[in-house]
Parts: sequence; C-alpha cells; structure tokens
Amino acid sequence: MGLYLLDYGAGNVQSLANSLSFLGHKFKWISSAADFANATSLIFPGVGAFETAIGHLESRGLLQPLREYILSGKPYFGICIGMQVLFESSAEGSSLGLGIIPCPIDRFEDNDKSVPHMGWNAADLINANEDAEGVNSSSYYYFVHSYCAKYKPDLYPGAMHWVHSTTQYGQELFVSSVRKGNVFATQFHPEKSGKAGLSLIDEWLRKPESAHTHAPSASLISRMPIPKHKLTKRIVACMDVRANDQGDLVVTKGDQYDVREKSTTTTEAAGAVRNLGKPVALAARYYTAGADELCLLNITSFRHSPLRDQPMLAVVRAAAECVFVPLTIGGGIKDSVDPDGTKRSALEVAGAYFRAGADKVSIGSEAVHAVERLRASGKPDGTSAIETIAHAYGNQAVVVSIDPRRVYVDPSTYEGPYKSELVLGQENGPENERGKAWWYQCTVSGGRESRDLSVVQLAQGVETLGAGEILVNSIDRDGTGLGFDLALVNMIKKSVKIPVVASSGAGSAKHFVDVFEGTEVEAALAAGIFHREVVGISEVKELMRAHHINVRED
Ligand code: 1PR
Repeated sequence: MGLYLLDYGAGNVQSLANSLSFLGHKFKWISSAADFANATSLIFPGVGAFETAIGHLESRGLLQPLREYILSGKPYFGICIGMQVLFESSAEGSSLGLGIIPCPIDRFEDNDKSVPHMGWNAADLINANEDAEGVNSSSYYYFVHSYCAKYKPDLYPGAMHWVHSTTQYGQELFVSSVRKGNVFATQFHPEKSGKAGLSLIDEWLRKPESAHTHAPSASLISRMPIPKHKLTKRIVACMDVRANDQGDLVVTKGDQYDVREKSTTTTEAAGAVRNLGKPVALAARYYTAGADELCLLNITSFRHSPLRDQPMLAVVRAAAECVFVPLTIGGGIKDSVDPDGTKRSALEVAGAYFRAGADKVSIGSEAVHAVERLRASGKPDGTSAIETIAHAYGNQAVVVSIDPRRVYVDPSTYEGPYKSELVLGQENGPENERGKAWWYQCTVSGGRESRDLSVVQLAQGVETLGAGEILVNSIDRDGTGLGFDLALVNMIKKSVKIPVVASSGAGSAKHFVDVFEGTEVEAALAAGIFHREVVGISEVKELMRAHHINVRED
C-alpha cells in the first residue's frame, strides 16, 4: 500500500525519485501489473518519446493496468509523457494514448520559434479562484517537449473541462496542466523546477488521498495569445570535470581548453591541472544561487571507457540528489569497448547517465563523426549516437556540444569551400581580432584534432539526425573573458530550428546581456567567472532584468 512510481525503463525517472526522497516521502516502484492494486497514489514521471513510452508500457503489460488504475478513482499524478498518455493520440508516432482526454497531442509549429520548447515558462491557471493544486501563476516551471495538447476550446470542447493551466510558447497556447476527478498532470517537470516544483509535489503528496477529487473546470475560457510569451532566457553554469594528477575528480577550467597551470605564482605548481573545486559541492552551490540549468562535462572521457568511469557516474548521482534543475552530462557519449572487450553502445552509456540522474546528455566528438558519415552517405541510417538516444529518450534529451576553432584566412584570396561562412573581425571587437577574417572549423577530442567540417555543416547535420539542442563553445574565446563570440553564435542560431546555448568567453554580467540582445539564443553558459566568483548568477539575472530580458526568479 502507499505511493508508487511508474517507470517504463527509458527516461530519467531518478530525478523524481530524488525529489521525493529530498522531501521525505517514501515510495515504491511499480515493477509488475500486480503492483497497481497496492498503489493508493501513483506518479508517472514520463520522460522521452510518446511512442517509446507506450511501446514499453505495452510490452511490459502495464498499459491496461495503468488505464484501470486511473479509472478506479485513486490519485494519479502524471508528468510530461505521464500527462500526454492521458490523451487520444500523438503526432509523435502512430501509437494511441489512453484516450481519457478527448484531444490529440500535436507538434509545436516551428515557423516562429525553436522546437523543442525547452526552458522555464509560466503556467497560467484557468480559474485562479479554485484550489490551484500547487500551481502558481507567478512561478516558472521547467518544460522540455516538442509535442503538446494545443489549447483549442472550439475544436476539443470535451477536453477543455480538464484544463487546469495554459502556457504560451511563441504564439501557440497549450495545455500545461490538467485536473479532473482523481487526475492531476503537468506538461512541465516539477521535479526539475527548483523550489516552485518541489513545493507543488509536496502539496500534492500531503493532501489526503480522499481529497483528490476535483470537479471539472466549470466554463470554457477563451484565451488569446499575448504579444510575447513568458519563456525565460536560461543561465547555465558549467563544470568541466577531470581527474587531477592525484587521481581526484575536480572541476577545472582552461584557457582556450588548456587546463594546466602556467606559472608557479598560484597555489598550484606549474603544469598541474587547475583545481577550482569539487563537482558536487559546486553543483549544489550553483543550484542554490539560482542557475537555471547545470552542465557537467567529463573532459578527458575520450581516453577511457565511460562506463568504467564510475567516479563520474557517482558524481552525477550525488549531484542529482541535491540539484532540482536540469542536469546535462557530457563527455564520452559514444560507442566504446571496455578493456575486457565488452562492447558498450552510446545508448547504453547515455542510459547509465540518465539512470544516475542526468536529464540530457551532451555529445561532442561523436556528433562530428556522425555528421561526416551523414554527409558521405546522404541520409541518416539510424545508427548514430544522436539517433539511437533521441529515439529512446526523445530529441530533447540530446544536446550536441560543438568545439569550433577559428581558421584565419586572407579574405581577398580565400577561395575555399567556406567562403560564404567567413567572418570579419569588427573594428569595435577585441583588438587581436580587428581586420582579420576567419571561418569556424569543427574539432574533436577536446580541440586536439581538427576536422574538415564547418560549424554550419555540423549544426545542420546534427539537427537532421535529431539533436534537441546545440551548445556552442568557442576554443578561441574559452576562458578569455572577452565575451561570447556573437558572430559564431548568430551563425549557428540562424542555421537551425532547435534551441542554442551560447558558451565560452563570459567575463562580466554585461556579456550575458550582449548575447541575449545581439542574438536569439535561448540560453547562455559560463564557467570561469562563476567558479572564481567574479560575477554571481543573481548579479547576471539582475542586469538582464534591468535590460527587460525575461529571467526566472527563484
Ligand atoms: O567529445 O563527446 O567526449 O565530449 C567532450 C566534452 O568535453 C565536449 O563537450 C567538450 O566541449 C568538452 N571539453 C573537452 N576538452 C575540454 C577542455 O577544456 N580541455 N571543455 C573541454 C570544454 C568548454 C566549456 C566551458 C566554456 C565556458 N570546455 O565547457 O565551460 O568554454 O568557459 P568560460 O565561461 O570560462 O569561458 P566528447
């Protein structure tokens, strides 16, 4: 008897488990159909792709028992896919949903915005006078999805009685939470929505089970989109992690990817790996400081078999226990072979990180190789790490981390293949760039090897393969504090439809304002200035707010 969580085996359900443990709630996992009878409350934290979720539920014999549980009147809380399965069908595949809410799940239009919808957005209650079920119209919640139930009272009147809140993305209004009878479900991830999300989960769980009986929404409310949606720009704190010379995993930070101390004037000896702190302690600090997302990159993963890299998995596990905003893990997400000859697919490696508590994995070198293969064959073949992981966990779970380096050329004589991508150093730009011209070349293995591929080719290739987001580093700007490379970021942002995160070069709060005013990126990432406490996350957000850039208040 008691609270049960439903896990269909392909998604990060660990985050919700961590939130419940953090809040002091005990739970068990549904491991077979028989467990539904023992559940007096059920949470289904679905993450990933609709089709995969339904397929897994069916093959494990859990789909029909889930339907029966929900219809039995016992309390049900669905999250993301756990909300979408309540609907009739999804454009994400041909599988049918449970059909409890008479309305389909559709894909967002991408003509005016990036898809997936990824980040912190508001949830506007349909009826502010009713019991809000912990949803607060002035809070922000974390969304990550490409498909949604569109808010169309005229087309789907039967479904609209379920609507508890709506959210606007671009000019589309969609259903961000539903509630009727014993059912409550959110499209957003409360387990990843910081304090606002934790308090929503806690409120639902503290309610007596008999009190989960809600009347349908009384009236159909006609809502029109407002001129600008409330999706916030995200601030991401990044930790580059590697073993130091004593074998301890530390957060390090390079200048143009060189992470070793250059002089003996610091506390570390020249040549030693810079040590800026312990990964889990720093992750906890950034969560508390209001980071919207965290990123942990295993920067020497190309040397090892990642699944043997248990310390990194342990870091992810420990970080996920105290961080309730999205966590991206990168480094070594590729097919590999253990020293004992055991083959590990990229999907297995990613799966281990998701089970440890990662929400997204970031693919670097392997993405470059995958696009090279794509360009050679002319079409995706379904085997790349991007494709296999996106198929199982959804596109939104796959970030591609690009490590470009500038190749300087003489623009008056350059006749190479990247002529249309040449950038000219601005007169008001950094002194060492003025009057120069360059294109951006992709690299692998942390910048150690250059490949014959431009960033635009890479960005468009990974979008074709199914990546959900691109993280744009810059080897030239990394650790310099000169500001983000706006030309690079703009070039990539304009060449794809998926969200883009600007990275490398932040040296002041103003640089974040520059990147959000000068480009359309959804997020900006920094490492060095946060590690060295040159600038705090709250300072960055305060300046952004002063410039009328929408940010999340914690
Ligand atoms: O190729 O899939 O194994 O992934 C390796 C990952 O590790 C890639 O994401 C790659 O960017 C990263 N990486 C590899 N070597 C280094 C290095 O520094 N020697 N770090 C490295 C990349 C860039 C950012 C950094 C920003 C912001 N570091 O992570 O945090 O540049 O820094 P700043 O704000 O201080 O300027 P794979």
